[in-house]
Amino acid sequence: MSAFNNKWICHYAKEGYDQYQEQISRGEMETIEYLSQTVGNKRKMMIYTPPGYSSEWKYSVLYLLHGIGGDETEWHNHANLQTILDNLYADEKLAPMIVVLPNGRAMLNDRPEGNLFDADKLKGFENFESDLLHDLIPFIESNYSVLIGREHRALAGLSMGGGQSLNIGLANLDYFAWIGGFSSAPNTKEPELLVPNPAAASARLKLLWLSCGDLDNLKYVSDKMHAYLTMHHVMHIWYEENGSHDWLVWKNDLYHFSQLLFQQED
Ligand code: FER
Repeated sequence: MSAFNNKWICHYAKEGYDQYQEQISRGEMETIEYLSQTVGNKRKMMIYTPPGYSSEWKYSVLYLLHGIGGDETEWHNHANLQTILDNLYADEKLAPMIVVLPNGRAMLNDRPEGNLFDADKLKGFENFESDLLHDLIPFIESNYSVLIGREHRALAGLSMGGGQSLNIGLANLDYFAWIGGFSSAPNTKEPELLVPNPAAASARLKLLWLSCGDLDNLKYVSDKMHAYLTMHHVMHIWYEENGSHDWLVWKNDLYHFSQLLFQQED
């Protein structure tokens, strides 16, 4: 388990990592609708399939969640996600995976409108657990050429989506072996609720990643989680980087986190 450290030092993403390159193979982005029994309507997600995606192969899946001001388009519109991933594939740095960008506000009106901190809107982020496990993942696994099982599923997200990833992922280790919280928001449950049995969680996790910008007002959330995990000897990566609550940080996180996913142990 060489990827695990309690404090991880890594360099910033390589120069040009988010710049479009003419000469490389491209993955594809599409918007798909699925029927959600949880919400009672059709919901949208975006999906990145890697260069050369073919139903003759099977792929792992990263479910990647947005923040409180976003929706299923957020990582696509703000992070050059496709370009970052295409560039990493061109450098042979990523395992074969598809990346699903869900809408994590599981409610009838899931647009980021009005007061985003309304109790019913925040409830939508909680309801997403059922939508993800019972509607969205089954849809992906019956419509895409993907590998089934916890070791082939990762859940990560930024801020509100980071909190969701820790809350949902750590409560459902039967579903996810790879979990990441980027600049996780105060929707993150208390560490002792998230990891009540440190030894059991440690034994099942392939990767638990926490990261946050050093200037982020929400860093106390990640600090508290990191302190608990360290005290209870739960293997994890803690990546404290320069920056605040913004896309430079989250793009850098995507760049590093994605390269750790679905790698075989030596
Ligand atoms: C909060 C502060 C920030 C909070 C959520 C956020 C639920 C989310 C921020 C984001 O997603 O960028 O108190 O409480």
